[in-house]
Amino acid sequence: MILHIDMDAFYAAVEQLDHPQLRGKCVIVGGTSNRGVVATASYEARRFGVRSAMPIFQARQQCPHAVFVPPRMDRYQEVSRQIMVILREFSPLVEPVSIDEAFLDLAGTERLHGAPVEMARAIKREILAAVHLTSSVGVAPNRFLAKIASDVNKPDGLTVIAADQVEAFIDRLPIGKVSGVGPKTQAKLEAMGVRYLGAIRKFEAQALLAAFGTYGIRLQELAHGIDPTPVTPFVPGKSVSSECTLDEDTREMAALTRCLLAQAEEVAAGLRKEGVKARTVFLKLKLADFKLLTRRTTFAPATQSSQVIYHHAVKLLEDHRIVQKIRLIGLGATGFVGAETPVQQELFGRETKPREGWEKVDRTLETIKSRFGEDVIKRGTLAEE
Ligand code: TTP
Ligand code: MG
Repeated sequence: MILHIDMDAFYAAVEQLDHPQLRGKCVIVGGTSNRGVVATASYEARRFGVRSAMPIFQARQQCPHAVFVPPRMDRYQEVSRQIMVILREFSPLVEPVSIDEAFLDLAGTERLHGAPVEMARAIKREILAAVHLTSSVGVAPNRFLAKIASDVNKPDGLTVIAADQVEAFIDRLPIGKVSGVGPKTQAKLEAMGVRYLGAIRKFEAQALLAAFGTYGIRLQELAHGIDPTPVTPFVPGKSVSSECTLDEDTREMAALTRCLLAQAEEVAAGLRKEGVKARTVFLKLKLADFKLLTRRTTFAPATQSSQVIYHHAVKLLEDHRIVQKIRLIGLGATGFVGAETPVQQELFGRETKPREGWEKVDRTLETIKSRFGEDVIKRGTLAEE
């Protein structure tokens, strides 16, 4: 079974939590100028028709007595990280999909946490106890149904679709609720007589393929309750990187590694900001003739340490065997896992690896820089000669 969790009116709920005078009121989070749009609105404000992405001026017309608050992203990120930590106590397979939303694969967790519905209740309870916010949870045999289920009884909802209820659920699922069905596709499907997902089952694969391309095949699978998309604890496609064009083209190792060290610090800071560790480091080189090269390496355990990132980057650079001069050098990290993912210790520790203790140095440097300015402190190797 797959579990999907989505926090209720997330930004607005955090504002109501931190500012008790806002509780029970219409709260709209978004640009405070009239030109912005609504990020989200408390459920009180939704009763007046206010929705995410609505222009602020319109929200003001519909709900003139609402309190408008500017977003505080750092705070929402902080709460989000706390929530993800709790989720990882329930399953090692947690895939955060947005700041307030995640999938969990419950396979193999039953003996520890009981039946899925018990687990869903426990998750909601633990989150409420830890961050004082309500969430909505959906549990279903696959990912796409779990996501729809979490939305069914919002806010503070809990919906379980058991395997033997899937077909009936799909028969009553309005086609517009299926992810990927936009207004155009919906109109086309309705013209074919499809108002509910279940109706797709009566079409041949060939007809769906002709009408919608490969998405037609996906629709047919969904209509049969099949969604092979796995829950992957990585954040796909994301990376943090830093690059710089060198003052003059060079193949001096010292100049290049100095760049890499500064970049490794930036990349590590980016990882800390995202609350993730990386399993892959990549090096990007633009040569004097503008040819672009990238090299990557994947390792375990995942890291957030500038020292470890630097070590891998230098190794990639050395392996490259520079012949031509280099114009631009870039360093990045990808293959993210949550920063709190437990680390499998090596049975026979190898002393050759740079130690993770540098993460503490990174954090200390960052604190000093944020308080006194970027230039007040740097590593000896980066100091101007
Ligand atoms: P959602 O989960 O879509 O919305 P929500 O949590 O506010 O409300 P609910 O889930 O109860 O329906 O998005 C999570 C946060 O992402 C939301 O609090 C604010 C932000 N967001 C935007 O900034 N712009 C948007 O258009 C949307 C949809 C969300
Ligand atoms: Mg939400």
